[in-house]
Amino acid sequence: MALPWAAELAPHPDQKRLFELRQLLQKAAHAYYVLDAPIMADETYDQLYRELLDLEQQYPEWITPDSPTQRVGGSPSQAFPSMTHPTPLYSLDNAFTWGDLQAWQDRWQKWWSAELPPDLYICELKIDGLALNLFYEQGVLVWGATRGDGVTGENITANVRTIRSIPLRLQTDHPPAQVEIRGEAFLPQPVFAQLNREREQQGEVPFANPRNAAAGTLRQLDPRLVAQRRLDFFAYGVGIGGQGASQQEMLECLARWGFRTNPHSRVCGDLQAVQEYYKIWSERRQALPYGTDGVVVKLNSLAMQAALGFTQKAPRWAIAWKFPAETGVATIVGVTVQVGRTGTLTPVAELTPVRLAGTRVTRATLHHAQRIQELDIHLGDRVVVRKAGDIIPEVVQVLRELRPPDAVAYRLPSHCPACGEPVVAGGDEAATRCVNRRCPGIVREQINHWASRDALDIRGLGGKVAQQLVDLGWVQTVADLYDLTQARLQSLERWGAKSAANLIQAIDRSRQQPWPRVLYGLGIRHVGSGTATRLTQHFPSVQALQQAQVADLCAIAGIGAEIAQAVQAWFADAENQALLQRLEQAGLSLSCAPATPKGALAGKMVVLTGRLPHFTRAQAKAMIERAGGRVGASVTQRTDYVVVGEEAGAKLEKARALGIPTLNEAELVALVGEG
Ligand code: 3BA
Repeated sequence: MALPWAAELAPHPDQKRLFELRQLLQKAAHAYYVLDAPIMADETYDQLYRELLDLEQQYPEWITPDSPTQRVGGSPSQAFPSMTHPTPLYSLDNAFTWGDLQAWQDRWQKWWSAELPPDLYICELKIDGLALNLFYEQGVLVWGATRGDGVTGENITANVRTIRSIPLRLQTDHPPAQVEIRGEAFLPQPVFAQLNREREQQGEVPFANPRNAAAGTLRQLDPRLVAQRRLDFFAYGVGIGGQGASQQEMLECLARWGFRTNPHSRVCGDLQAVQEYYKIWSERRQALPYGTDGVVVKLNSLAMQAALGFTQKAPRWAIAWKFPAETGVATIVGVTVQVGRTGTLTPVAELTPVRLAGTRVTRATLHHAQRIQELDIHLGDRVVVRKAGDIIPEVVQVLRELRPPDAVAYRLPSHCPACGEPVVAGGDEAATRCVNRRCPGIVREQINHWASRDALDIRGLGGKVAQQLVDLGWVQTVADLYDLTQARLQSLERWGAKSAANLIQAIDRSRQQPWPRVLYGLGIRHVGSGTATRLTQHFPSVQALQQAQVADLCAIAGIGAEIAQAVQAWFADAENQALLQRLEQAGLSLSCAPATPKGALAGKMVVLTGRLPHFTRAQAKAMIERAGGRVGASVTQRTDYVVVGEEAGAKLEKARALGIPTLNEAELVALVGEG
């Protein structure tokens, strides 16, 4: 198709005006939203904006996705499709003390023996928001996604486009062909405070922190609502398509491209300077118009960053030094004990109300029996309550000198509050557990989890309904849900024909949910939805997963021994196997199409042995995985290649004995095409 403006050599005057308007408005918006330095009166802006709208209505074929009129174009979406990031977004390790920070410096210095540059570190304020990944192609915003678990996130492009400080087009004549911009979306403090006031007035639970508020806002299905919330965005990183030699230069480049970057980042020559920065901002942060929860310390040189690389989860060259959490004092008026879906008993202190980090807190976790003993909790005690970032409020200290004389020491009950069976304490963890599989408290939580949004997503099967079904004895495992009928539900008090039909329909629809969601819904310990997805990519059917040994599971990136053991133990259990059989009979899918990895090592199992001359183990592993391969721990019949470094030992001998082809580092690099 010929472009509309290719038809004539001299552009139509309306078209010229259209381009002009678009550029003017873009410039004005950047000055207003990013630079905080308006160059145009609001009325002028509105007038030009209307002129552009009129022209675009006349010539819809000239509307481009980067036009200022296209920020709130999207219609409400049904849900947000998940998507894999071109390059993963790692997480950050945390430091809480000066000692943690020194230990971090000692750690990374083991990986770096060369000279240290004078601009060693760069400190950035850690914005309390939601990390986003923005993808620009030829300089135009194509999509935006949440970080998610770092590998896959949710595509929230329509909502991202409503954030005024995110340019729809990069301000450069030479944009990279493709570039990923990382940064933090956040709600300005006044907007956050106002939003929580409104929620409290409407009897809704206020957001615990600005991060949750930003996440809640970006999850709105209607972009028009998101646009009203005035989200903002600070850019601080680049995935593919990065430029510059240091973090500082990268930030400068991001600002040139039209992003808002936080003005308070500082280069620091040594850890002492970092500490000064931290101390200053521990105080000054109160006055900022956005929430911060720490300082991110990064090695400034991108060459050093590349040399240090990443651990399983986080870069070695960066750390988040968290600000101390806000604390308050309250009185314990009682303790309730909650039964979790894995049977763990959690004691929760009921408190006189206290304000913490902008919300009213009336309950705080006491964690477990051991903590209760250590703190020597008495009913009626005055206690210090803390709320750190995401974390639910917790009791951290008892003010002994304020204890009333008649206060009684608190002990966890010896019997489960939900089923009355004796509880089991001790074991390998601090947890006290109810081990009764039929415990109505446990079953109720399992149903809640099964029905939750990231699992089977069964609307209308929340806490009260789950409780009722369990109390009636109708549902003892999640499989029983699929035997419910409208007639039976309708026979219950408070259930009408409509509500009964709706729930049955929602349960019915859940039979169509894919296997990764089912696996997550089973509620295996340590298996979150990201882990469930990863497991099903490598073991696409329940049978394959059942046969997997701990070592096979550990070979998957991001799955360690603890998860692997939990998975293996769960599938080895006879009652769980019976449950799976019933779910299959109920029509749920317990398998999915196997992932077909692309790349030179697609589907191949590779084992590393010895020290490689130019790569760390983690780098080599990442390289192999990028090429579609997997890295195994030991050489077996199923190993396809053994990569041999210096001082290789028994694994090399085993490879020779089994006749498995070997590669040296150069051959590996050539094979995966990353020369
Ligand atoms: N810098 C958050 N991660 C950050 C690039 C690394 C990083 C952050 C940061 C990993 C902030 C983890 C999620 C992520 C992009 C991974 C910051 C902030 N740097 N200034 C070192 O202000 N909250 N978060 N985001 N990649």
